[in-house]
Amino acid sequence: MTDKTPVTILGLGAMGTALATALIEAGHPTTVWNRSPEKARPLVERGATRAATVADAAAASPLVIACLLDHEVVDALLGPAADVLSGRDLVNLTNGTPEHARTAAAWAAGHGIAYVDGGIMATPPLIGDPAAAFVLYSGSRAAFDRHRETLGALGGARFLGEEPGLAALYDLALLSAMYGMASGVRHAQAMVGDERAEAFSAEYLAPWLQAMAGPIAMGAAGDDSDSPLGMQAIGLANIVEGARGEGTPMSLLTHMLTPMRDIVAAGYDDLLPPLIDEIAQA
Ligand code: FVH
Repeated sequence: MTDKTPVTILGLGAMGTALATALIEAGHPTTVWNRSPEKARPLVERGATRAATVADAAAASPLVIACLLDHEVVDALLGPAADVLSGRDLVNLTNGTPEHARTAAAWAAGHGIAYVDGGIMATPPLIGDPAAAFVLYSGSRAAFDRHRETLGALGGARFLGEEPGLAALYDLALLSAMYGMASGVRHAQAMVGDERAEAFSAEYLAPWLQAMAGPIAMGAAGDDSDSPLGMQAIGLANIVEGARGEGTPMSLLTHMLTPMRDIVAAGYDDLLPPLIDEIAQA
């Protein structure tokens, strides 16, 4: 017997599996459900219980955590289980927009479900390490408070407020910064060339980006006296000229286009081309 809250995880992709693993390791009776049931096997071997249906999974725990591909999937799976979810706490850690979160919160309220939306700021291997992973939450404060300790097993738990869309807003804003940085990193590595890229990244690029986190923490608006904009404009022009001179592809400088092209290359081209055209013409 344990006094740890039973938890259900819906969705055993890379992230759902990491969440379930962290909860099992923290001693929570853990029920799992996934569309492809074979993904539950390693978790069952570690002590989880596999439910055959979403409704069975929801019925097993007072706290139900959804971590699925997108909100269409969440809606399709949870809609038919609304009666079972009624009276339980639902934490939705599926990536989405603030409007998705507000819509889900309104739906949940209509069915007597306490709803918390969330944004996971970590990759799966970091889950369970509060020093490396944090998860943003917004929505029902009562539900968050009931499960603060349990959610802490996943990573640092940060409650942003009762406006359900806040966690999604902060999540997307942070991801936007990450994609911008990742594109800049790719450009930097291309500038120094393949032969130098590995040592350059370890010895200079990573420490440099870590050092730059300090000024970022001081906020975007306001004082630029340490780094005047006029000086920065010349620096930016030098980056362009320097990259051109070294033969670095100019396309890598369009930092926001780069991850979008990756997404197109990954086969999601039906979602992005109009957006790419729009930015390219700007
Ligand atoms: N992995 C990461 O690095 C990021 C970190 C930040 C947070 N994200 C978000 O977490 C959500 C889940 O991501 P994931 O990494 O687990 O994604 P996948 O490995 O692709 O797993 C997707 C799960 O969704 C299930 N699923 C997909 N379509 C359906 C459907 N039509 N009906 C039922 N389930 C469906 C899928 O099931 P299966 O393919 O295994 O049968 C997986 O359980 C996501 O919002 C990230 O943005 C992760």
